[in-house]
Amino acid sequence: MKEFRDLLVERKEDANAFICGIPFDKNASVGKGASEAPRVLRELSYDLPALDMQGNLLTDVKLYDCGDFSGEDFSKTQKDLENFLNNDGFHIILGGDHSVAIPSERAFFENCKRKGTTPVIIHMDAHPDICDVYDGSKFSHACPIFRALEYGFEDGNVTLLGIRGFEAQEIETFKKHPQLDVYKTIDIKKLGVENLLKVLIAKYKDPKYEIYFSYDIDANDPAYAPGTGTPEAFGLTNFETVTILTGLIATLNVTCMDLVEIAPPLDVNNITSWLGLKTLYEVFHILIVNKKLK
Ligand SMILES: [Mn+2]
Repeated sequence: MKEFRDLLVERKEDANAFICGIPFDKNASVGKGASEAPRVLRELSYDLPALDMQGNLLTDVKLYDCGDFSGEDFSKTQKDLENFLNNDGFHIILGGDHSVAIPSERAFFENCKRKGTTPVIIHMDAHPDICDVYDGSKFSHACPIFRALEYGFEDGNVTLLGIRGFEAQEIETFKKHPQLDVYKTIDIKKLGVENLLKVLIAKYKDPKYEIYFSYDIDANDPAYAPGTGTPEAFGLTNFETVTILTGLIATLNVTCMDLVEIAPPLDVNNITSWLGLKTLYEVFHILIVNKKLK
């Protein structure tokens, strides 16, 4: 048997979905271990049949694994990811700590610029990750959204979902960027996921918007996702996160997602890695039924 079993194709030309890993966690602030996630998710996939939670076969997904890219030099990582994003299909990037979104989102921005689409980030995370500098670094996992705005993403085209843990400097940054679209976890609990989806779909339904979905597993409550470096109480449920992610992919022009901050050494019986992997399989189903794959 092999990773991703019946979904994996040997030749890039045959693929309609592409996956890569960035096994890098040197920019994590508290708990480390996210560098092991790409390996562990691939290994667990040996044991996962190609079916979603409703029993739908997923073999219309033709997945090509582009392997791992180094996170040691972000300008090199960005170049690698620009090539990765040039593959024609849906793109999945496995982190790594959330700092890997810095080169990924920059590569995505360049890719959109070439195509003439308007780049959007939807960032689902317990934390806004909008520190300018954290722990003396501009490349901390607490910084990717600040770096994205600096790089050229427009405030109004960045949506943060599931936020509930802040640094004081981030509150100040929010005041300077009133156009940022922020839904705290408590906002989502009050609004309900279906209503949240309606609002986001109305905002981004024009196909000129090309969306990068950045999924930090700590958006989920630590009860569901304990294996992460910065667990944050009062989070979203598994059904809420998967409904948000798949609901947006079903209806919007989402061409790339990352899955970051799964830290296998901090996990319990691989609960968090399994959540990530099972979520990817739900994404596969939604790509198939909405004819998002060539
Ligand atoms: Mn994050």
